[in-house]
Amino acid sequence: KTVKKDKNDPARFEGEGVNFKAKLIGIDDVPDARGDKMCQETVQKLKMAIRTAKEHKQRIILNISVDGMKIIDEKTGAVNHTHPVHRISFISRDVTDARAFGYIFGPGDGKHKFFGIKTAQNAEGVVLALRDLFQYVFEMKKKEVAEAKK
Ligand code: I3P
Repeated sequence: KTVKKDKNDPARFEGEGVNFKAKLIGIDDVPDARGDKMCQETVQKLKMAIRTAKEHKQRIILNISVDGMKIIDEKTGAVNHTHPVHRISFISRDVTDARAFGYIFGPGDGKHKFFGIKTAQNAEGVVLALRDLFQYVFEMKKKEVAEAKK
């Protein structure tokens, strides 16, 4: 009997987490931790840069788990980036492209980096999974605090 992963069960973020097929549009420094307009401009700039260079976007696996977001090279399996949930400050849909989104990562040194992602399917699936993950991590933290007060 096979155990089917419930796509709404928060437990799906434990262990291996959830994978999405995607491509990396690009990475760029941004001045702020959040902002829709800034993200929109940055993703357009990155798309333009890759088009101008006539390069293929890197094929990646986006792994979403309680450890956060991992960007894994599809070919080699190498984990290129690990971004813990508490260091992701903003998620932005690309209003001009249903298959693109971006997020802002803060390494903790006051700087901010934008990661532009093109998903194989509609980007909404990833964005909703991230929202669920943030909620789940938040609930876990609340429980921890409550336990510590007992
Ligand atoms: C490709 C086409 C694909 C795109 C791919 C392009 O151009 O635009 O839709 O993949 O990007 O090369 P062409 O039609 O000229 O072959 P995505 O939709 O996933 O962006 P890539 O080369 O960066 O993979």
